[in-house]
Amino acid sequence: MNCYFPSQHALHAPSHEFFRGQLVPCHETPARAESVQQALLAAGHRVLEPQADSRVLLPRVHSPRYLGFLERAWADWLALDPANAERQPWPSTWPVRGLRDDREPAEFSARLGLYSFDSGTPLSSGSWAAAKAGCDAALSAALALAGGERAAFCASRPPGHHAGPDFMGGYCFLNQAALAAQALREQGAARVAILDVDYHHGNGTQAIFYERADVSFVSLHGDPRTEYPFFLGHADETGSGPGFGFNRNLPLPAGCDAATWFAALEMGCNHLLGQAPEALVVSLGLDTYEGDPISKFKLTTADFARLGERIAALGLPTLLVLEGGYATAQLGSNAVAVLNGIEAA
Ligand code: Q9C
Ligand code: ZN
Repeated sequence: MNCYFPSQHALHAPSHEFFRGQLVPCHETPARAESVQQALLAAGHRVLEPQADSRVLLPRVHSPRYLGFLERAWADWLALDPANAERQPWPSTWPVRGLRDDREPAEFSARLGLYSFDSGTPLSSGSWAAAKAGCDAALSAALALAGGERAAFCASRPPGHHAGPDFMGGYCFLNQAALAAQALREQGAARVAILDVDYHHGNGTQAIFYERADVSFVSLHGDPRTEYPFFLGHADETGSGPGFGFNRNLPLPAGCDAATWFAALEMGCNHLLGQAPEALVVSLGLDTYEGDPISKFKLTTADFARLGERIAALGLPTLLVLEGGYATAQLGSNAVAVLNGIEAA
């Protein structure tokens, strides 16, 4: 399969995140993408540097105000104090209910709070460059499908599905899957379906397309009553306005087994096919793996091959984007299992 691997991913390398009240080493690391790249090459997949430029497409998915903030964020952080080069910025104040989010403050950490929905998404010097390169990879993969490829994989990081129209969170800054869906629309697919199989609900993707009928969203994830991102991902979120009926959430109990997960996948696939999409984007989170350090589903590497076979059986041109997955040593083999499952079918 054609796999787009932006080497600039490594420019996003914060050192610590908040976890249970402490600073711990980041779970979302450059080694993740390297694990995937090595496994792709070893399995004989074509690993390509993305050539497309997603610049003009980005404002079709994210607000110009948010993009402007993110692109200049590190320079603004350094302008406060050159010693900030060795420090990670954190938000400290958020515009929750009753506070104004229409006025962008001048103060840096206040702007970071305005554009963040959690304190778990550390920014580093190359976060913009890496996230933008991930979008370039997503567009490159979309162009490959438009050129007649049946499937393509975007092996990028940081992940994207928690990033919404004007917010970051959950290790995500720019939404590569949303950008890929938008690109496929603009290349002529009348309807695009997004299937999100990451352990965590893709709240950013849902928010971007919630009022649209031309891009539908189906997500299988840990129930937000107990699992991150907590504040979105319930079954009663079905889309609004023209998008009514085009959003489908299948929350599952933390700890559920593979049989339960595959039964929900079957429901999600049948729902998705009912909307007659012409192309498919898969938000391929591999944190549903039994060995994942921060998630609670129990899928095995063999289950990932079965997932690939089920995706292939949908019979749609398919663009896959890497999302979560923090069992770094097994991440590459799990990604390859999905791709080989697709190609075997
Ligand atoms: N304070 C993705 O898988 N943090 N993001 C968990 C730490 C959020 C995961 C609790 C996990 C986000 C793309
Ligand atoms: Zn996840």
